[in-house]
Amino acid sequence: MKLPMKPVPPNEQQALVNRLAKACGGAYSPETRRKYFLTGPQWAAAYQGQALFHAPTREAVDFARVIEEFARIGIGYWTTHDTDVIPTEALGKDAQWEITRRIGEALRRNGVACSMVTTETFHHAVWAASPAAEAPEVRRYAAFRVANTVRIGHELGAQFAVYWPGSLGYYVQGAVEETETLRWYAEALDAACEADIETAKAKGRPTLKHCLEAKPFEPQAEILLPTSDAMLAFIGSGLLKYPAMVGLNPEYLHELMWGAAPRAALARALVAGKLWHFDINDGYRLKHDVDIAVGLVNPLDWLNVLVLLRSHGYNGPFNLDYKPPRTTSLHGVFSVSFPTAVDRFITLWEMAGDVLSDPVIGEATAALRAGSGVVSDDAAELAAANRELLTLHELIAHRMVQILIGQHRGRVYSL
Ligand code: GLO
Ligand code: MG
Ligand code: MG
Repeated sequence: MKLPMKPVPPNEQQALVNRLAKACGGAYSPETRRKYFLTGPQWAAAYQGQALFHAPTREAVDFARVIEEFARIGIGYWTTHDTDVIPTEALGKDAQWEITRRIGEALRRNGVACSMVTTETFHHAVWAASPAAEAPEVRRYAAFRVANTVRIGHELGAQFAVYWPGSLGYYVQGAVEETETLRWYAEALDAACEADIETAKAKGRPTLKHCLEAKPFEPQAEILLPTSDAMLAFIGSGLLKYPAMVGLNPEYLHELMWGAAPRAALARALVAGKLWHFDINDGYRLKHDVDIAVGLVNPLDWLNVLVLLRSHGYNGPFNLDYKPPRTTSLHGVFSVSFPTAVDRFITLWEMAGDVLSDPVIGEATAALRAGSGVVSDDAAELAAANRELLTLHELIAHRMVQILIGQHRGRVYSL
């Protein structure tokens, strides 16, 4: 049914959005939201809606506002790139420490903790030939930048450092020698680990967890470490001096983008003991990095992902690395986009718990594992012995959808 609607004048629009957001229901309290290791990126909240073909649609916001809004929503942790908060020209200078001090104050005032810091190695012109460029001065600068970020992280009390290498790749093949570039990139990570060991010792803190983040496309045409699996191979390649200090920050959409099953990619990181940090968002296969908020596109896949993580006791951060759509206002970013993303995550996490304790799934899974008991070297006989049991695969999938959409509680349709 279409509701006839009067025009909504600009000064009444926020009130309408607030009323409808409230009418949606299903919101958790800030106290409940704070119980989850949900981390809010400065860059996600401050994203102004710009892209190659898009002008910004939102005004700029600084860290003080973002931290305050996260606190109000109940997002207990804050993450940042170095240059989200410190102008490039101030990095490493006194001005940097003055800003860091003000960030520390804003965090304390709002009861928010900094969990992760990351280095911007993709935006500035200095990274045109990647952070592992041929020019030794650029590589020296890259080492300075990642080491500097580690020091900022320790100052702010972070536990994690993330590395999305961004422009580590090329547009045209032949000019860049891949093995050499990877060796150079490893040297930057060694510099970060060394600065970490030194700073942690001086401050009496544990070292950080250094987490690599892969993305298959963008911002180069060809990426040298395009997937989490490539990152795992890189960590194990012998190129790094401190491989035990380095793990992964997979991003849900980055795995989906190249056609992977994100859950399977995460499983490979889990068995390698390297799933330390996780960027949560949503989007589509074989498209660009649309960074839609968690669960808006693939809620069933997300439920499956969280079942895997819950059943393996994953207790690392869930970093809300998405982009509020450019149709969402700044008011909408903090009153609709972040709170609803957090609440969908919590609901899916709780549902994953329901799946793990569901008697139907429990019995079906146990039955599949028990097998038929018919031992035989005859393939046809073995297949026949399991035939009826294997119907449970589809039944389990059905049960998960039932739990997701509430169908296990029944639903009455009016026809
Ligand atoms: C971009 C990445 C980016 C990283 C961030 C953290 O596609 O997802 O947001 O997560 O730079 O290192
Ligand atoms: Mg990311
Ligand atoms: Mg992304």
